[in-house]
Amino acid sequence: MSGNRMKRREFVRTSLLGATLAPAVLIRRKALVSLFSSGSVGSDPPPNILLIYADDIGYGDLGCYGASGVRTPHVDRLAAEGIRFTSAYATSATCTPSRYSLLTGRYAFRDEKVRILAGDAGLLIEPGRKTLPAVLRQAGYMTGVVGKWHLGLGGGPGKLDWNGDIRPGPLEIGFDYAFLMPATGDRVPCVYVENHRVVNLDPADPITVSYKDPIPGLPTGVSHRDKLKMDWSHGHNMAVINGIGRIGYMSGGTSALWKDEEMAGEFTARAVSFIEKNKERPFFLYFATHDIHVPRVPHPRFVGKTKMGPRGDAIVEFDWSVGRLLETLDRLGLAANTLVILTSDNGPVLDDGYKDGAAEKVGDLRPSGPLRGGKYSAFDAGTREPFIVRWPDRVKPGLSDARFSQVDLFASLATLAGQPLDDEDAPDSLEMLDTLLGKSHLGRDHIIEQAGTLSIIRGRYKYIEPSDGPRMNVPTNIELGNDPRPQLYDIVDDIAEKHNIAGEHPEVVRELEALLKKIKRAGRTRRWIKPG
Ligand SMILES: [Ca+2]
Repeated sequence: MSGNRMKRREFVRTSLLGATLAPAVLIRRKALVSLFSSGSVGSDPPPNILLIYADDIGYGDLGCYGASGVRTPHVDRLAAEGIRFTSAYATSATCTPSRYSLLTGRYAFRDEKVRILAGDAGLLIEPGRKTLPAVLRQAGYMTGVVGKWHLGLGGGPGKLDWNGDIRPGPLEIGFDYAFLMPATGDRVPCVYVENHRVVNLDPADPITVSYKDPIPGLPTGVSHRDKLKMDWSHGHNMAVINGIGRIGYMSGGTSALWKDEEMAGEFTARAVSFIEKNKERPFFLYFATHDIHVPRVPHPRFVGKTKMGPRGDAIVEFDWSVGRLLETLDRLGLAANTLVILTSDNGPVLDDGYKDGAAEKVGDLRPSGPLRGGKYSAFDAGTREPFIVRWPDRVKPGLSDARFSQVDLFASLATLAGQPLDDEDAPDSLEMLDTLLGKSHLGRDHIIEQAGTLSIIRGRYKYIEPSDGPRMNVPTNIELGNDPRPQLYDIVDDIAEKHNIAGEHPEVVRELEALLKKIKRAGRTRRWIKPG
């Protein structure tokens, strides 16, 4: 073992011990002393943290989780060298709420505003709210976000001038560097934003974005449907950019428009460059891929790699991105002391608005694995996700069935970095570092899942709150899990949530209903409930 490695271990031990025993101020000082006392951050670094956040990848979509018809050797390698979790959850069955919880340690259901955002929505995370990158930055980390944002930018709808300084955004809430797709691949504006500016924008061709009215004189997915390179199946028929219909209207910014085919390559290159630039210091990189969200338009070199059409090929492209990042860590000698976490924001969907053959060509692949439902659903496939943790210096490879929620990454990584949280910070995030690193197989006390309605899992039981919402999302053909009656499942013996046993266990229903009410009313989880 190298001297450096020993030092890193000591750093972590010191931080962990300190976080438990000493007052906040002392800890901060201790963490900074650990980082800076040797005169060079590079000579005594805590682990780098690389968080790979996939979009819409389901529990069964990756080779190491049993996928068939698509090979994911790089992700599988990560799993073989790390811990593969079988019971880890996003907080929500859709993008924006899961990402909000990940970065704030707070359940999205606590704030009405936290829902799938339009592409011109204002920044959802209020400057001043403690975020995961802010906490890590405080510990001396260089923090970066590359990829999909979808947490809003600027002051609100209609208030942001895309041609000027774009703020507030990630740089105002804790990131040192940002290279973003502002919202989603299927929403305008279809441009990249680097730090405060749209990339490659010609001032003579300014951008206009509208989520209300069409922009006169421009083609739409309806007026030019026969000329689209990928037809839409529902929605996605407003602006036409790169031959593809989108949600929302935009004009101008021609030189800045992205090419969907090049997006994974662009994001991956930026991520590699961030790692290279920060190899001498601890970094936190939040790498949020567009793959495998719609529109699925992988680079031509991935087209036809599966028999599943664009959805399968996008999984291959995602795996390629992961491989490039792992290769970069290897090349720079950073792999041993980099904590890599790979997961996804919500469950799988086949037809999510474009006729890309995903449903017709799925073959033997079961994107939800053994679980019921998918994206948007209260059933487990909505939120139960692939979740892999690798840190060669500290984590023994293996399998963990411990329940873990993405909302707990905040408090767990804060502890790892020696940064204790104030009571009001990350109110729903529990410190589960030992579980995350495989030292404990003790899972979270309970898991909350948000779809149209809320669910809570504790022990072997899962309770879904009664809801008058539709049972099916017809366009995507996904069971939403809504039912006007309470639902209770034994998700240990009935992982597919087939048998509602609420009538047989009214006492369990009452107990879980009461716990869920308590969590809602309390406005927080930490302080009144112990982890584990
Ligand atoms: Ca998503």
